[in-house]
Amino acid sequence: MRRIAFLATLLAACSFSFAQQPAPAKATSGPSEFKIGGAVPTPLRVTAEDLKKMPRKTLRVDNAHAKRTEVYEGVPLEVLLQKAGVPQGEQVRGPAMTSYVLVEAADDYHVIFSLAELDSSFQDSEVLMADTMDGVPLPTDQGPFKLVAPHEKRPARWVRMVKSITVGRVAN
Ligand SMILES: Nc1nc2c(c(=O)[nH]1)N[C@H]1C(S)=C(S)[C@@H](COP(=O)(O)O)O[C@H]1N2
Ligand SMILES: [Mo]
Repeated sequence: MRRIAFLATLLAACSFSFAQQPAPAKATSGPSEFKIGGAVPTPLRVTAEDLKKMPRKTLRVDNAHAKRTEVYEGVPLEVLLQKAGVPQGEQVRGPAMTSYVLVEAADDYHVIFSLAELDSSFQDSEVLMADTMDGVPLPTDQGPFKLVAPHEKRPARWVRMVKSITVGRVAN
């Protein structure tokens, strides 16, 4: 009997703490601008309008999940990093070889890339910050900004509803 009373108390305490801290609702749309920050000489805030004025690229990609071909348009991530003053090309050497690029979404999903794998002097990753799909703005549950990594076999580093890009370096 005492054990049951104890369990009841425990249950009440648990539901009390849940009541105190309701889980925040998951975001279902992204912010109207994203940040580029961290270890960058020139932190930026980028709006949809800014993206329209930058060098743009169109990609036709196979979405393995959706099992269809999609056409994305936007600005290469490499171009955005360049604008923020991140080392590129020959500058990606020595300590910069442990630099990483963290991409976070409004729903707190996050992924990382190494700086080197995004640099076209290493490989053509063609990672794109897209703002349109199939010629129209991204649907709200994907945009306004979606990162697309077209050469990957799984779309796990395609980030919907991007809110920030943070450059960091693993201590060495
Ligand atoms: N913002 C955000 N982007 C995300 C995810 C997520 O949970 N949130 N899941 C990733 C994973 S694991 C996959 S497989 C694909 C799935 O994309 P889809 O749901 O648009 O088909 O989105 C990726 N991008
Ligand atoms: Mo996934």
